[in-house]
Amino acid sequence: MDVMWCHIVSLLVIGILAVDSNNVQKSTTVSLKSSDDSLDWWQTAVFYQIYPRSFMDSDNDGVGDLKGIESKLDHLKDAGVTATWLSPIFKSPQVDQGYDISDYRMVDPIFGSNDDLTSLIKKAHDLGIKVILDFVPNHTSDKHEWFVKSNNMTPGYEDYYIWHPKSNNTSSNPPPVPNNWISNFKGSAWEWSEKRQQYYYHNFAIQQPDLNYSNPKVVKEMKDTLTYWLDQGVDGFRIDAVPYLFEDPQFRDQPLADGYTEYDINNADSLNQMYIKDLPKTFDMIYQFREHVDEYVKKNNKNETKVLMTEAYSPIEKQMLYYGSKDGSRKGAHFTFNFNLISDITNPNFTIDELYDAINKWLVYIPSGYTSNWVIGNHDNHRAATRYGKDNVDGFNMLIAILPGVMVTYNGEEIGMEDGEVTCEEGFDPQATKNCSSFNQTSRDFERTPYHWDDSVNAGFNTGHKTWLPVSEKSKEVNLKAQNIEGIYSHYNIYKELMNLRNNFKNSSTIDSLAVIKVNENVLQIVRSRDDAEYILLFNIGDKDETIDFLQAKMYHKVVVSSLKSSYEIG
Ligand SMILES: *[C@@H]1O[C@H](CO)[C@@H](O)[C@H](O)[C@H]1NC(C)=O
Ligand SMILES: *[C@@H]1O[C@H](CO)[C@@H](O)[C@H](O)[C@H]1NC(C)=O
Ligand SMILES: *[C@@H]1O[C@H](CO)[C@@H](O)[C@H](O)[C@H]1NC(C)=O
Ligand SMILES: *[C@@H]1O[C@H](CO)[C@@H](O)[C@H](O)[C@H]1NC(C)=O
Ligand SMILES: *[C@@H]1O[C@H](CO)[C@@H](O)[C@H](O)[C@H]1NC(C)=O
Ligand SMILES: *[C@@H]1O[C@H](CO)[C@@H](O)[C@H](O)[C@H]1NC(C)=O
Ligand SMILES: *[C@@H]1O[C@H](CO)[C@@H](O)[C@H](O)[C@H]1NC(C)=O
Ligand SMILES: *[C@@H]1O[C@H](CO)[C@@H](O)[C@H](O)[C@H]1NC(C)=O
Ligand SMILES: CC(=O)N[C@H]1CO[C@H](CO)[C@@H](O)[C@@H]1O
Ligand SMILES: [Ca+2]
Ligand SMILES: [Ca+2]
Repeated sequence: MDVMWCHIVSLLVIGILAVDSNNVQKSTTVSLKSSDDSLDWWQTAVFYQIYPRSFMDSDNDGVGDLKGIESKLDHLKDAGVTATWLSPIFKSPQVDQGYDISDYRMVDPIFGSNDDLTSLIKKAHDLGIKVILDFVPNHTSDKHEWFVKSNNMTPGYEDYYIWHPKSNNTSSNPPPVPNNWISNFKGSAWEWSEKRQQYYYHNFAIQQPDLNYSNPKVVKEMKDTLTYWLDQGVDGFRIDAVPYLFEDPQFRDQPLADGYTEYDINNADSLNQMYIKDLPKTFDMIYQFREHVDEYVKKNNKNETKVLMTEAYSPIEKQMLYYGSKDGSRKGAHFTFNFNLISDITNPNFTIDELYDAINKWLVYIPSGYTSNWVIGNHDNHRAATRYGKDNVDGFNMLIAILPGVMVTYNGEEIGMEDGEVTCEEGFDPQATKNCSSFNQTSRDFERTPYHWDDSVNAGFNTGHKTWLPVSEKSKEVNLKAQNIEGIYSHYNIYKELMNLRNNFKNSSTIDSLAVIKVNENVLQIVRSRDDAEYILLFNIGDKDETIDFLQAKMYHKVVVSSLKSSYEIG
């Protein structure tokens, strides 16, 4: 039993009371494979997601940039994280904050230059921090030269995008849209091109035309893009919106989704997305990307694995196929983001069953030999402190630190930042600013406001007069400087302690096991144990004190472990 852990746990557990075994409703154990010594760097890593626009602004233009990030790498080191992934920094008209890329190989001037990125990578590597870039394969910007050429029918580029054959029915101009597909950002997924006299498909914004993955030239361009950045020394890629790479070549109408009685052009979820999402060829494409990256490592005698992590909000059975093919013959992403703690726990009133199930779902489905991962926030979802409640910040950080596998932290979660305050007029999220009356419900700007470094003007994000999104008023209270004082139980100090624990645990080389136990309706117990160390988390999700006999809880765990039949090997 580690002493530090004990300290931290004491924040959550107060007093002593025997646990009656009847109170323990349900539990799962998982036996983890052999020693961490054989685990690769990424399998025990903490990936810290930086949202570059909002991390640190070095030149006071109001938008964060690469020099800003480089100047703050010491914070990552201090926090104890071992890898970072940057949301898109490539040349872009910024219609969808960089997810509309007009040149995959060039850093957008708003973030700096390619040289700035090289410098950042070098400094990060010197500090022992890996750098992962965001790869956005589904679509480009409509300002990308490929799209401009395709729109002009420039020979060789005609088939780079999803164009719908021109209708022979000339009685309406433009002709009716090809089918009922709805954009993820609302409205028809089809946009008419006056120039080409055809519709093109866009699953996201109109300015984000989908690439045609049935065209080998497109596939080659995208693999070459990966090679280009691998040559610059990046350690891997986070791949955006992967379920949407392929669409039905027959462009069939999609039926209504379960539970919907009406077609709603403003809600993509009102359709069963069977013809645009998770198509079999999409999985094959991810396996191809993996093969490409592995081959690169082999061919160039690189010593270290280049990692692929995929973003897919898909049903769990589909999610697992992004890890690799069912028969195990082909590998996919090193891991695909596990969003269950986001999707299944949506407000601070969550129950112990919801939490227990959200954790177990992944452990039960993940095939043998793959590495788990745990995500509690990103730039598309309200901040963890807002969703789970301020009082649960430390509990969730502890939870994902103690669970086996990769931990993902969205910048600001280490200090328990809540959502910022943004009005529709101040907002940028293209899916939300279109309709101000639903902005509060749909905007992703709240979780994208600048990082809180200290309590100065603009929270230390810059020293200028403006910031692209307003700095939250909460930065006066919640900021890194206020929390980074030795001896206090701040979110940040607890987070650092967790990183220490992880790093120490990593060195241990004995058999490792995990138990997830519902102690009562407010307390979840997690136990990671091995021959030489045991870590116990007692997470009180309720709003009143709970009293648990620590020693009994520990003993009880031993009974559970030996009595449970099902166990899953999870590498
Ligand atoms: C339009 O007419 C041409 C020539 O008759 C035919 O080949 C093509 O398939 C038709 N296109 C559509 C969309 O019906
Ligand atoms: C052509 O399109 C119009 C408008 O959608 C429709 O009313 C008409 O029936 C179509 N004509 C043919 C021949 O398909
Ligand atoms: C995609 O490209 C392939 C190969 O060039 C072509 O046959 C196909 O028609 C294109 N698909 C679309 C929807 O444009
Ligand atoms: C490869 O990496 C391992 C572990 O980091 C190290 O021990 C070994 O010396 C490296 N080999 C080469 C050829 O760089
Ligand atoms: C959570 O529960 C409290 C007290 O029962 C209630 O006031 C609040 O509206 C609930 N919040 C949500 C998001 O359901
Ligand atoms: C959105 O939220 C803000 C802050 O809570 C509030 O002042 C505003 O009235 C809300 N707007 C709408 C349209 O509901
Ligand atoms: C805007 O949002 C409101 C509230 O959700 C909704 O009632 C309205 O239909 C929306 N308007 C448009 C044009 O989408
Ligand atoms: C664990 O390994 C790291 C890196 O190899 C080292 O810095 C640290 O001191 C080790 N911790 C323990 C407890 O051995
Ligand atoms: C979490 C994440 O990166 N989401 C992105 C998914 O893809 C769309 C379109 O590229 C973006 O708008 C999201 O931000
Ligand atoms: Ca700047
Ligand atoms: Ca697509």
